[in-house]
Amino acid sequence: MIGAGAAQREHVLRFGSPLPGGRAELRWRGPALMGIVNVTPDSFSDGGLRFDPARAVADGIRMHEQGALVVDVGGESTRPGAPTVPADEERRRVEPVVAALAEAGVVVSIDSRKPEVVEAALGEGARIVNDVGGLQLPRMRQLAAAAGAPAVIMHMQGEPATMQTAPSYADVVAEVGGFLRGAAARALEAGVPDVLLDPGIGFGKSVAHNLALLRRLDELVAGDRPVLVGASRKATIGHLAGEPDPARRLPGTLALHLHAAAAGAAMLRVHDVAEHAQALAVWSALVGGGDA
Ligand code: HH2
Repeated sequence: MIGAGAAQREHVLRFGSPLPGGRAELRWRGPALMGIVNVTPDSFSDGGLRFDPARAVADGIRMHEQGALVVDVGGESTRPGAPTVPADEERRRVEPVVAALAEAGVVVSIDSRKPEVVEAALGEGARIVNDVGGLQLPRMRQLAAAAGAPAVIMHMQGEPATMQTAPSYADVVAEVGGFLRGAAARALEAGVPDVLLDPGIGFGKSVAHNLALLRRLDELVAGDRPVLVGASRKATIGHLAGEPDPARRLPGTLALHLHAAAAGAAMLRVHDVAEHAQALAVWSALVGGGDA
């Protein structure tokens, strides 16, 4: 049956210390959801909505209740052209939100490129490091290793401020895959307990580059580490569907993410958790082969 293997495939993410409940791993079948909580005034699709910490916490808990396995908290927009945020300001944004979500029993990932911010968030109870910088800084690897936190390793060509100016690859699939495998090996060698690999949709990539990575996602999935895909509301969807407003890109996002699910992605990073949970429930029932 089409996609059956992907819907039933078991994924494991190992931690260096126990999670609430006592086990030092997360284990799930088919694609899990990572809910996005941007505590920012300027994120590309929900800018300002969750800049208020109380709102960010309430929405993170709601995403958890709607079925997000992980809630990803970030305090700096990395949209193309975004300015960098000073570390102390980024800390001020994320710390109270991470602390409250962790206290509520949510598995929190910290979405940051800055060691100071990651260190503070781990101190407040974040359990996963999500570094769009690909864990290239030795300090990032040390922090994740010391905290027993698995890491999302993402590929980005260049820096957010300029990455969409002229992205260029000889073979985008080979280059991104090679980078991720090398970065994963370095992280595991440094003592990071586990890694998820993320091709970084929209991070220094043209629409054609993103399409190539998604069409050949099975090649990345064929490796031995779980793969995360985050295309939620991104410009590629706007381009393919002719929709300039990110808030109106949910249908295209679902189509793209179901494609990634069928290719074997282990986790999808999404703004709309309930809608993805519904789409995945129907998709898994169709391809999974069990009774409804
Ligand atoms: N995309 C964004 C931010 N963090 N992390 C991972 N691992 N993968 C991604 O694709 C990814 C990410 C950008 O999306 P968003 O957080 O919605 O917007 P902004 O950066 O403007 O806050």
